[in-house]
Amino acid sequence: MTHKPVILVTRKLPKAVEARLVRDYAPILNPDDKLYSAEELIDLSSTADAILPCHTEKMTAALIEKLPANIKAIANFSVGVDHCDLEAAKSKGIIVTNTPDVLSDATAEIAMLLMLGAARRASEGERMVRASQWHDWSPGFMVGRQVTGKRFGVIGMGRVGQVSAKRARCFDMDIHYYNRSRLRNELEAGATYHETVESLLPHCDVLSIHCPATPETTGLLNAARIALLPEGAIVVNTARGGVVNDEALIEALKSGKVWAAGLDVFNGEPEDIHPEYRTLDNVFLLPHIGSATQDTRDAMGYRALDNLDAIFAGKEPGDRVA
Ligand code: 8YV
Repeated sequence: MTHKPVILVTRKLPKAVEARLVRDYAPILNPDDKLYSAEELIDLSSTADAILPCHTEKMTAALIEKLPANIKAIANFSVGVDHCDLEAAKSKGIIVTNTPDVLSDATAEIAMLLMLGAARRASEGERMVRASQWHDWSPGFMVGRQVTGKRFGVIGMGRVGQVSAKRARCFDMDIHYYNRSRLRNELEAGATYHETVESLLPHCDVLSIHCPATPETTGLLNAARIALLPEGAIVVNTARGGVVNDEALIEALKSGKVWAAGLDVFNGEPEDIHPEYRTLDNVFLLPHIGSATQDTRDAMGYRALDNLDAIFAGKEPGDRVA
């Protein structure tokens, strides 16, 4: 019998994905879905050929340096790879992959939910009904912002940004975007390209963030850039908390410069998010569930396994990022 590669699977994955893992590999599963410490990850790697982590495992340079030489690959169960030090992996000769494409629809759905939830005060309304504090109706009651026909600005027109723009078009929104490079005509689909974030911002009635978290995008939405938004803009973030300067956004939410925000991702998530987000009425908050549908979580797992299949067949994996 040929030796099946041993895969350290750091979190509990969907049933169908674990079934394929058991069929094709010798996985070290995590049935209790325990969050491993760096030391535990290093220990558990001692017999593994590859690791299949999520963004919850911080694959720092320090951790990667301590991985045993038997680890050939890190096949992430995520599109974002900011939790994983690519340079450290490269210098150790470890192949790193991610799971693009398959979560674009699910994440764009959450971007629309956040946009509408923020614009129409969904969080405030929901809390009011639950707390039996809904006592009356009047023309001025719970008046929000209409997004139909307004401008939808995108920072980071990659796969998720493009699907979100497509969905926003269903609300007759006019699309503006900033991306490091301009998209081909057919992908741009009539959207207006801006060469800088600064030139994009004045056109964003809704600003939706879709760029990866990198050293260059850390704190990108700061006070100076928020000042360039139209008065009463709406900010949506489904990318990474690190792209936003929390103090600056909170200040703008308090002053009304930003009318409302819809956030699925946070600096310090899950437990250490900026405490003022919890107290503001004009924020619609979700716990990083952009990709949380059964279809998408299955597809992410299959995609990570497709990458491992290629690696252990001696081929180039489709989604290599290092
Ligand atoms: C996933 C995400 O839930 O894939 C990503 O980058 O942010 C999420 O939608 C998460 O990463 C799973 O590990």
